[in-house]
Amino acid sequence: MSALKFPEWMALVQRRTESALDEHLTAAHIVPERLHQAMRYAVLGGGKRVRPLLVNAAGEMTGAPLARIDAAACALEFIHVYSLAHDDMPCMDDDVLRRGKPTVHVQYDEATALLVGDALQTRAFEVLATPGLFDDVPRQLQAIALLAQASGSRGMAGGQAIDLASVGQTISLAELEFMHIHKTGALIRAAVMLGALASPQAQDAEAMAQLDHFGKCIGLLFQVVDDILDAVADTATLGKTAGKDAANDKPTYVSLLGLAAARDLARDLAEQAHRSLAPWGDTAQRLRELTDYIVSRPF
Ligand code: GRG
Repeated sequence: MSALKFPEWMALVQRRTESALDEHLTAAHIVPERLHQAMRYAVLGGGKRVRPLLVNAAGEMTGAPLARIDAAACALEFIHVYSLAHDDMPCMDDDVLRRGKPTVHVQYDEATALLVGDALQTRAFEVLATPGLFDDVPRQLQAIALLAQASGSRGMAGGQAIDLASVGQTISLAELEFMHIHKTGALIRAAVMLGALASPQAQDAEAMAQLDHFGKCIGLLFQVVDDILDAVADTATLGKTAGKDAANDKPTYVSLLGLAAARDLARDLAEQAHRSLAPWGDTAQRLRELTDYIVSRPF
């Protein structure tokens, strides 16, 4: 692990990720201009880059080369931004602001927002499939398959479908958990595993299983914290007890459990995540720091 303190490491990775994302969306890819400008608008200059940070932490932990870490980080962020652009559209959440600026369909138009998402999704796989990126081609295919599964109907897109179907419905805690393990959790889990898969070294199977469990815990933790932040922000500004999703008649951890129990759940998940890192010893320090960051993260 580098000697940098966590905030410095985070800022460094965020800067490196920003320039890698920029390079993957530059002049060679600029025709048709409006679509590519819209892709750059959606991707660059915003976001916490949580998924790239996780790829970096797991990649550094397992000795992955930087070029592969950057490619996997960009692929994850492209998929994430595609999901945000689509999620914000009128046919889904109908949001007008994202990362402090107008959403893609507001700044451009709906058709462009749809195409931005489509094109970012394929760009993600193009980057990860770059010839020569991995020496071990079967491992590269494994990484591509992992990202595809995490993004598709058995991952994020499936979770989103369940989310849309749950509007106005009463669902159980187990159903809410299933939805979020897929909708938000799948990409976060994939970020951790892709970081480790980027390493040329064979990893202990049990340690990898524990790492996967870590990814599952922090994926869920991320959503529980999101629901808490949403509810608290809304209570502060509107004097209400539930956030935007609940106001949209979508079930949340806070609407199902109440704020105090949602906070307990977040603490339990963070503890479970920390325990899962035991086989990785001191090398997992950045993942521990990222877990704590997710608990106390800004919006
Ligand atoms: C449209 C297929 C499809 C999927 C959409 C993840 C998702 C599925 C939609 C996002 C809706 C949302 C706001 C969920 C809450 C958790 C979440 C993913 C928040 C946004 O992620 P951050 O906080 O965002 O990492 P930044 O902007 O920091 O990258």
